[in-house]
Amino acid sequence: MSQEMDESKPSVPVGRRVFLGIAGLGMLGIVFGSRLQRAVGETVGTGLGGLLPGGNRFRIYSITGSFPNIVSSDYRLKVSGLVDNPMTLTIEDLKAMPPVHLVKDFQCVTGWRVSQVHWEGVRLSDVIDAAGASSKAGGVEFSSYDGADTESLTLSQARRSDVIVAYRMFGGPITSSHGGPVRLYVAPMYGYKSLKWLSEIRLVEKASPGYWEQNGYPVDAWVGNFDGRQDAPIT
Ligand SMILES: Nc1nc2c(c(=O)[nH]1)N[C@H]1C(S)=C(S)[C@@H](COP(=O)(O)O)O[C@H]1N2
Ligand SMILES: [Mo]
Repeated sequence: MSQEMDESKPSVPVGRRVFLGIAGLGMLGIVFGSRLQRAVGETVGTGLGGLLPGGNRFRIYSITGSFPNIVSSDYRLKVSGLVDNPMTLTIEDLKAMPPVHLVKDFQCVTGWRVSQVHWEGVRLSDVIDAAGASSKAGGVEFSSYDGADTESLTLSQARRSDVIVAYRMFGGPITSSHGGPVRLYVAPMYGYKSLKWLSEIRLVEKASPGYWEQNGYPVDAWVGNFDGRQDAPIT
């Protein structure tokens, strides 16, 4: 089942409204999941995930209630902050860098998990090295074309080989609903770290918590024990 979004409607700050009424983190997942499904949502059965039994399907999330529609050729990624060479990269620039393929489970903090998703992109560390991190840099902050989501990592997390700037998913270009043309994919952490519609990578001395952390999710987002669940680590 999939439901088309009405792009003509003004953006609704679904995330914020839902967060306001919620005290406990456990409830947050349930309410957020279901209300957001109704408000913006579709549960897509794309690629492998949709073929597997047991609800192994991505849920499409957007804080703003809409999906930025970015033509690949218009896409730009800024790399800024504490770098020697601030840069603006096109998708072709990214594709000219050494590609990385990852096949890993995707785990949302609210409990759903999609098995063995295929990703392709470039290492975030390669992007950072292209710009040249200054010796003062200790953290990385990310912004989205949606103007709402933000995320962050420590510089050492950002340098992991399983943290990528992704431009393909399920063997094709990343769709707008999944954060295309370019999103972050932070394999070992809960899905909220994998910021969609990535617009900027900013090196800073110490990273501030992102949108989801400001709204109650842990800054420590390693997939593991959460809310009474034992989520197998992403390896
Ligand atoms: N810009 C943006 N990125 C985002 C989100 C969002 O709402 N906006 N949701 C996050 C959360 S909580 C999850 S689980 C994943 C979901 O990815 P999907 O929408 O492709 O299923 O995206 C993450 N990245
Ligand atoms: Mo999530």
